[in-house]
Amino acid sequence: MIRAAFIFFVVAMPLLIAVGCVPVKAGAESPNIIVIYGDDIGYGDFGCYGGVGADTANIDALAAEGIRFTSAYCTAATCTPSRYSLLTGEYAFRNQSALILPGNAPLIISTQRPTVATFLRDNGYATALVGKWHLGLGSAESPLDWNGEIAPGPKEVGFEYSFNMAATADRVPSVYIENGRVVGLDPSDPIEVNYETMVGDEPTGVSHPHMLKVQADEQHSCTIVNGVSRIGYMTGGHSARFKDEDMADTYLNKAIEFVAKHKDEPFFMYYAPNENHVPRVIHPRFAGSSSLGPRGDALAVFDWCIGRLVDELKKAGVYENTLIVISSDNGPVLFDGYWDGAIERQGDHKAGGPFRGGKYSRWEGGTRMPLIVSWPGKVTPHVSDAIISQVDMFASIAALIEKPMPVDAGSDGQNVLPALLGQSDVGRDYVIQEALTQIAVRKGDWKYIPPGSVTERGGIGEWKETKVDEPGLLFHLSEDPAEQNNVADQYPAKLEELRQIIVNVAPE
Ligand code: NG6
Ligand code: CA
Repeated sequence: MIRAAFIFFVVAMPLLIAVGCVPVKAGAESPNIIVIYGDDIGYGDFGCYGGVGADTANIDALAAEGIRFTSAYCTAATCTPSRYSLLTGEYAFRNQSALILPGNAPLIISTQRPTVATFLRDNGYATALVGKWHLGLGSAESPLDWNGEIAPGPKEVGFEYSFNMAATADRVPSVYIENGRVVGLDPSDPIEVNYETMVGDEPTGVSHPHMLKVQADEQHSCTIVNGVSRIGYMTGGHSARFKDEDMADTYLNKAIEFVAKHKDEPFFMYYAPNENHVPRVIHPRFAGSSSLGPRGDALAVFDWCIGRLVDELKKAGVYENTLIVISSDNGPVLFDGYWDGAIERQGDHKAGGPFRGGKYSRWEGGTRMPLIVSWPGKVTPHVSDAIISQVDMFASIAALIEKPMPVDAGSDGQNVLPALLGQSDVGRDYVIQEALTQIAVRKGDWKYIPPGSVTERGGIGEWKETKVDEPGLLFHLSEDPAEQNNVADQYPAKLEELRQIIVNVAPE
């Protein structure tokens, strides 16, 4: 008997724990953790950051009771690399595949790599992804069959439950995937996806423009799904295709179900709504609710979903013990391929706040993000100017639950937990910013953009390219947040100091 117990506790139990069969109790502080990750939402989009025109009362309320950060950064000015860093704790420029991915790209996170999701899962948390993925699906070795098991994917990098789209709403396949299977798929109508050549004979934005709900540029003019032409071609899967108008509600309902199901154990949910990414095709009950057109309506939808989720957390009795983090994956963009009136109707609203540029760019607007942390009763409400990067999320969460980071986890993140909880206004010393594989750095009040170019969206259907000559651009951000006055000539030593950070941390 004693011998049997010995064998179980000393031999079998550690083995079971190692292979993940026995739940490990979470650490001393094991609040639920919800990361709400907006898409293309800029620094100035929420009311609490100066936004006008769209109602974001629920987010503003969380900010008033929590901490609102003014110097928080995503790691890159586009989606895939920022999401990669958020989950892995590694800067995305270290992974050559972390570029804007097509909808049929293989998974770019190694299944051997610890992520914040595997880490929390292994420490007793129920884990879920609900919403946008855009980190690839399937393996690079064999082409993915959308009609079978879609793996590796979220599950293999730590999410025990997943309900997601493959990439973006403007990329095929336009279907939901739940736990690695396309939802509502009719096997007699199999899905095929191709990003190079047309598959099937379905209408495209080019062949059938009269079918479109919203006019699109050439890149977004492939297969029409739900009256919206997309990037890439797909055929089949008709019964599984999503309706953009219902997407926010669909994800919200899955998020609420997950909370209800796991309210009695610690849970981690990465909730990544589509808002404010294109196409902005709004449910009728929100269409016209802002003065900004569909882009503002989408912000109101995002805010409403957060309000509903908070209601459900309260109803489930777990709100007090839930750490909510709200941020976004890259800076704002008004026109991004669809003529939805975002430029024409922006009025006095400044999506990037006081900062220059937005999505795709190395200007501050590309990566300076709204960041709100709420944990009722635990955080001291205030506005913090601590410098924080989303790459720090993994290390900070590890500190929160008092468990060591796995040794082979991404090591670019720092533990900035005291700043995240509002106990300190000191975050990290410097932050690297990436935009379309080019790098910049902010340290203290200074920002350095090395030679090369800065890309951003221009007006409707246009791109703007700003050439950056030797020795690069230097700005003093507190005096010049809009990066208008290059002071590289006046402060060569400062420029060199920042340049050296890039040489050491992000060599070419
Ligand atoms: C770009 C798309 C853009 C958007 C973006 C990804 C152009 C011409 N097209 O290639 O519409 O889909 O990829 O956005 O820019 S992200 O937020 O997922 O990175
Ligand atoms: Ca994005």
